[in-house]
Amino acid sequence: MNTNRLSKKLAAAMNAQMTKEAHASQIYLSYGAWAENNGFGGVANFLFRHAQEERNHMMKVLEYILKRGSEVQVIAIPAPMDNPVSIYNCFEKVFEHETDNTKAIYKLVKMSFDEEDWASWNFMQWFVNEQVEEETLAMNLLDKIKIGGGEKASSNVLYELDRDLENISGEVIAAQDVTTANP
Ligand code: OFO
Repeated sequence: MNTNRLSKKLAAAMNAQMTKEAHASQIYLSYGAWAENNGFGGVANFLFRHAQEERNHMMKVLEYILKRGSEVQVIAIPAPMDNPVSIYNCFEKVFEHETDNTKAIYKLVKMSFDEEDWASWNFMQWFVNEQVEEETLAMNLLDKIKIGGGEKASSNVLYELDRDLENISGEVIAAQDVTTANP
């Protein structure tokens, strides 16, 4: 008896999203290492924590695929894109990455809707809300640097931003506090 509760198409798309979340984690990891290397420990702290969050998103999708009796396919994760060239560019890349991920999530929402797979549709709503949070966070950080001069931001502005990000544990859950149920 076939107990798989995901269609072939939806299972493939969920698996692709799982890999996309792993890829996102690698992107944040590489940007974090870049920031640390360039003396921005606060920015690195923020990006490393976010790398952990993305990994938890990956686990959340993996657990859902298994829960629906479908097969998880762990494949190679594409390498992250080139390093940023500046802190402003770093948050531009973060924002672009998040909007790109939102598009992938919306496709999954539509696919679930079209198939009338309400369990998957409901599952995906968590990600829809999460993307609003993540896009807003990236947008706010980008705005802060824009106000400070964008690419021409002074070292004072960058120093303050770096210090703020060192201390934003109240806005972003620290890696050690997250769970797959609450990434
Ligand atoms: Fe950046 O968020 Fe995952 O889904």
